Amino acid sequence: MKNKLIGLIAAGSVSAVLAGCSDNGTTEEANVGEQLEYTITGIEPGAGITGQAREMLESYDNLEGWELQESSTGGMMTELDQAIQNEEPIVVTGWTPHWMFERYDLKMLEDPELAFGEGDDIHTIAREGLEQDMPEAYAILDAFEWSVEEMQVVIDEGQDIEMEEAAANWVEENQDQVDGWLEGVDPVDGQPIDIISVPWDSERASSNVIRLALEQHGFDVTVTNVDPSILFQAVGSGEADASVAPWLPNTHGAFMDEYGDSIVDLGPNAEGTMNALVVPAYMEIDSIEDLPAAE
Ligand code: PBE
Repeated sequence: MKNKLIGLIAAGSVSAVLAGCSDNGTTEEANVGEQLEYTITGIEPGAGITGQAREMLESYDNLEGWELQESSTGGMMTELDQAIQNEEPIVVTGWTPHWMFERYDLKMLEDPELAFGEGDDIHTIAREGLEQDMPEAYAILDAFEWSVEEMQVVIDEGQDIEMEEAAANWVEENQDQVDGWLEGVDPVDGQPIDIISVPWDSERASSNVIRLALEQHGFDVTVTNVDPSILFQAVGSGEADASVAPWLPNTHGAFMDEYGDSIVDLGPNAEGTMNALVVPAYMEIDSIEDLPAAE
């Protein structure tokens, strides 16, 4: 995955070098700002990436006067799609794993101030006491591990069929791997467990996969999707048993700082996610610093 990202960034640099031959580059850049109305198209206000993007506006001098338009992931994807249809400029808050990179030719802007950090891993967290109260569930959650490439398979299939079905297909095709998570753990008989998650496709994929694994071992699983801040509150207070959704240390770092004292971190279940400002590959900028300051 990291190589793929470097590839995306490198591909972007080549087009910028070629474009850099024109002597009116500065005017073009300023025009891009005007065309964008100095607006970055974002997602839900409660998302971790939205908090990072708000802080990014503060940490880059050239972004003074720029705005983050908060909306929804669906709304952002519609705007991205329309801009690409019309070959117009657009800057969105994007991330991997997601299907946007499979469907469109995009690049991540370089982020010298590390507003989005240097990538995250997706962690499994549990409420305090879960290990003692529900040792079987804890053992399975602790063993749960796959790759972002595997997650991507479920995300992509989940665009054409229900995510529940896409996850079930993955489990069926990878039963050996699932058996590895269940190995050495005694099955239970209908023990209820509350898994809490967030509503993005990546976590709808992973939460369905862990739900199916737990169900195979006799658990009665409830999955609830909430905003990240609610997720951390729920696990911190013991209202929810566990989550496989947190992106750490960056995306959800602020929530972990707030509630982490009463949360058990079981470590990564998937490694190598990345958040960034994302633009169509035809745009002639490569770095957040290339965005022109508002006049
Ligand atoms: N995301 C996808 C989420 C976590 C998973 C990056 C949009 C967020 O920003 O909270």
